[in-house]
Amino acid sequence: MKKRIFSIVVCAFLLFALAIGASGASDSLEKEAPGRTYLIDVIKKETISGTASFANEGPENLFDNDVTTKFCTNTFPAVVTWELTGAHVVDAVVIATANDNSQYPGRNPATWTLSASQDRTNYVTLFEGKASDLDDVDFTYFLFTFNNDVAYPYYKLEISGPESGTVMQISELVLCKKASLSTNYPSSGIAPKEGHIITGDLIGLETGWGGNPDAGRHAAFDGDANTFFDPNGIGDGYCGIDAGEPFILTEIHILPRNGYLDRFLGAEIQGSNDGENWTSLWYSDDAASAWEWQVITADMIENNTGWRYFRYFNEISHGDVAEVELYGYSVSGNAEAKLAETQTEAAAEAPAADTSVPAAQTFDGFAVAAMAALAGTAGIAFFKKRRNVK
Ligand SMILES: [Ca+2]
Ligand SMILES: [Ca+2]
Repeated sequence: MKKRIFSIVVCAFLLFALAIGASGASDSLEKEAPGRTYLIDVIKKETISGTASFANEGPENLFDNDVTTKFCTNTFPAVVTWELTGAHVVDAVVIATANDNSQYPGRNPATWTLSASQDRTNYVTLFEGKASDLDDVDFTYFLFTFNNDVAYPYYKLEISGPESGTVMQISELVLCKKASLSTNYPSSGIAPKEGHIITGDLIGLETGWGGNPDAGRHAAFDGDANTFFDPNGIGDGYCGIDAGEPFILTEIHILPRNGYLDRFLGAEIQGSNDGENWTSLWYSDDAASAWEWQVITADMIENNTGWRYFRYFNEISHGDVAEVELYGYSVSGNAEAKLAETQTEAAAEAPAADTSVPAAQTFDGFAVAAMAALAGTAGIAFFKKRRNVK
């Protein structure tokens, strides 16, 4: 039952498979694509093949994680193919310029295509690049992102020619693995009264305070009570989910960062349908009294009209948070049928409890009946306050 519902959600995401585009440029791979998993070590070196090149400047130089070596050729179209150990879902590629692009402007690709295949014969285009993607600068990384939910083992790069002149060169090509929610997520062990877990693509800061790669948005959605999202500052940075389509929330579970319970003051869940303009759905005007899961029920959620994007944000305190779980049902779905289904599901198979969270020390008396039903799941506090948000 649960797997089927997850499948429905996943299918909805596939409908949004449109290319996104390029971003800025950096002098290191880690700066240009922070928090991403680079598919470098999983390349089968012996499978790399490509168009003839200048001496010692073959296509294998694209995959050695070294900008001082380059693929440089005057034969076009230039084609490079390679295979990974196993199939991976790729949703970004980083390309780096070489040692002397500034000295010889025009050596960047005019147009380029990254494609992928299951059988090394039939290829699907993942991204189409153009001349203006790369600048005539040396040793510089450029990130390109796109939507893709399919795992492929075979990849191909095709370059039509240089932007100008007769020689084309790039030093690195790094595929990035799509970040997915942990299989441990959600981990509260608290069955919502209605709805099912909302999953999707993560949005917000990829790295946390001070550039910490362990404290980015993923840390609030990894099912681990001991990892936490840590924004840049008060009201500076958020973590959230693009659910792919609008959802009505039925319940929210939040676990504050251990040792920073005061920072739960100002904790806020906001919704958006464009990822830019946000509406407040729920807001905490209290610190947390203990390190325990905070359960926000549907009657405490305002403006619950259906939102595609959800984020955890804090403009009052520094917005650390260990875990965020959003439950609900999609606006487009058959709400009544889905609710009946999920109510049955929730009763039948509540997710496994996270035993690393200490037992609750205080309860505020809200929804005592619901508490009784949840006996055995440790560390839960129900929010009793309802407040008109800012
Ligand atoms: Ca290289
Ligand atoms: Ca976590």
